[in-house]
Amino acid sequence: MRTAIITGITGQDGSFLAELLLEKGYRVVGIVRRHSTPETQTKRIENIKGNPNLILEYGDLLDLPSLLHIFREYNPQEIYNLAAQSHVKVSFGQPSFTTDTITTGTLNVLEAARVCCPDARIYLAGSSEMYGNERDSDGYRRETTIMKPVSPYGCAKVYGFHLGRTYREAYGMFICNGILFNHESSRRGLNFVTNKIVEGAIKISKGKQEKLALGNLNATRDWGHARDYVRAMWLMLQHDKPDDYVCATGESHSVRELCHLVFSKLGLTYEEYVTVDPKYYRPYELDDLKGDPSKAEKVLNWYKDYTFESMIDEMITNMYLVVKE
Ligand code: NAP
Ligand code: F7E
Repeated sequence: MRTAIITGITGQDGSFLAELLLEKGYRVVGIVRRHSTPETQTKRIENIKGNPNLILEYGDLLDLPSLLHIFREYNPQEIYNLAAQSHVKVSFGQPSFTTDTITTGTLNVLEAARVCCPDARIYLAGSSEMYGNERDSDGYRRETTIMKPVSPYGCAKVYGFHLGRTYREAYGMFICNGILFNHESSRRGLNFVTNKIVEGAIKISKGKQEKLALGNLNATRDWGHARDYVRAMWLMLQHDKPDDYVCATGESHSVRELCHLVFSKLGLTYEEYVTVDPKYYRPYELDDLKGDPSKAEKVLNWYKDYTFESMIDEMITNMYLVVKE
């Protein structure tokens, strides 16, 4: 039985990845940081908590001894480092914590692996935020595009990316950087724009809320489904050579288009309900995002099951059940 360690198992991606690996017959060790409310912390993994092949261990990316103990005890074949302060706007307000979890956190994971399980295959969670507003002349970002981030989060992810590349070359470790564009699901935090719009529109349709305040409606993003993207993470670690891959849909939509789609599916006109509040603006915005996933498609045979619309349909259906009448 193969063993995989997931940091960030309680997050959106960690929960989907844990499901995928358990289905594939792995023993999954999830690292969970200490919360004062453990009863709500594992909500996203409630459906798999009884699985005998799932083990949860307390640990923190900023606590190197905790990682050393866990890596030594479980001697994993694969490590997926998904833990991070992952909210871009929050990274402007909490730049130190964001930077620490992503830079020192990644360093601690790589060092613990180098000491305890140097042959483990490692996935590092890079992001399209690393590019900032740089893009190729055709408007796409790909593995070769210059990185010039525009947020503390993006800057920290660039460090993690280069550290992964450096450890791969310096120590011959099997380390892959995923450069993932935005990916969403019903498990997305409610303070990210997709689920915020879905929740707001449904509450408005049920008479529970009057208006929905958002920030920049003109920004565009390349939005895919998290279930498809965690499959890409796994595929990267099954390939015979470690490398870096963009995961994206190749399509981009504005926040405004997203509002139109969600509200119209509920029989509403978004212009009547959506207001703009500058408090949701970022000090520095990444204006538009579109990725070219050709390398992952060609080398990893990665494919997507969801379209933008089928993802939004699923998010609306699931949220509709959660928001009480
Ligand atoms: P998420 O839902 O915010 O989950 C983040 C996870 O990290 C949570 O489990 C959180 O634990 C954990 N964590 C935070 N600080 C930690 C620490 N110091 N020690 C241990 N665990 C810690 O993020 P996600 O959407 O699943 O994203 C997963 C990874 O992919 C992140 O690294 C993110 O930056 C990156 N990424 C995401 C996207 C996207 O669109 N989703 C795109 C590109 C890259 P708690 O539950 O206790 O808070
Ligand atoms: O913002 C605009 C906002 O917070 C998307 C993370 O997973 O993907 C994610 O980062 C866009 C931005 O995601 C609101 O200004 C408008 O242009 O949903 P978001 P993000 O910042 O793109 C990347 C790839 C990651 O790696 C990150 O971890 O929507 N926007 N109004 C708003 N955004 C939010 N959150 N809230 C608003 O009210």
